[in-house]
Amino acid sequence: GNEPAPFNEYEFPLDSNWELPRSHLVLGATLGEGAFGRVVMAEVNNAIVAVKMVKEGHTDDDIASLVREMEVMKIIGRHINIINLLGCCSQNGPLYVIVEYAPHGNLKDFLYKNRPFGRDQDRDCSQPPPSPPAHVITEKDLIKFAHQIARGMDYLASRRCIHRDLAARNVLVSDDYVLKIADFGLARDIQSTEYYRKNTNGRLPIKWMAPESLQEKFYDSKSDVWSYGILLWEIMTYGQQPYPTIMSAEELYTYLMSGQRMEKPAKCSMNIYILMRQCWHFNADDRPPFTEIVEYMDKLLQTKE
Ligand code: ACK
Repeated sequence: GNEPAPFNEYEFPLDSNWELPRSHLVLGATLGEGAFGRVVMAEVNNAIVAVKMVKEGHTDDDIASLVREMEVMKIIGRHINIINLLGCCSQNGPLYVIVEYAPHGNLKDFLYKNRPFGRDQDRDCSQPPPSPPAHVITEKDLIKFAHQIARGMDYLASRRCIHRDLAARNVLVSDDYVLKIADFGLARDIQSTEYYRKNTNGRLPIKWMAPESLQEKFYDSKSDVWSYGILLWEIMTYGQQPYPTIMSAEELYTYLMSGQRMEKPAKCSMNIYILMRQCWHFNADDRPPFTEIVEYMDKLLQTKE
């Protein structure tokens, strides 16, 4: 027809290793929205995928961080326990970053929905779930979850990737209980005050942060290990809120400085609690690297056969 060619806001270099024809992509329901981005379900060649894109009203920086995220994913390479890049549509239209789809959503909600009945020793769990859990999750399953996340993190650390926001909300649950770490390629503006505010679920991301990240905004693989310890706690409590009474970064820092740590969750074995406490050493050098965490979990699972 006579319609003008669609206006292209941005041009991206063509990467034929990853480019997919737009016509092969059928966009579906929105899975979620973040501050700058949107994740949409889609179908490509009979497979369900997730597509990351920017929202209306985005800034140039939003586009730049999506491009950066995609480039980081290309460089990091594939691992079973991370959300892998599948391709992109970067030409003649909006940028679509196509990644693996995880059908069971984030780990925090998955654990909470499927928590067992009658765990009234845990305050948040005193109310039974509205419907019986669809999946029965045993203690061994919980340890296997923690093991898979450690393997994914060990891989990311070996590729020199620091996640900076490792938490159950950023781990996705795929078929057959395969867990996948998401959002590891996100550029995070740690300086921004947004980081200290509650996220859309009312959770404070600071509760996953190591003391050196809280204090000096310093991040490395050992600060991810601290967050992994908090994630272990989330797993062993079926998705409870860490430090339920702490309300601010200052309060948390004072609590941690005085040597206090969260108690052992009721349904958590001493072996796992010991690992949590090692992840929460104030001194980052005293925390185990992910490689050691994987080995520790290997042994734990062997004795549980
Ligand atoms: O907990 P959810 O359902 O899982 O809500 C969030 C939302 O989008 C915002 O990130 C979901 N989401 C993100 N990436 C994926 C993916 N690759 N597969 C499935 N759901 C995803 C996430």
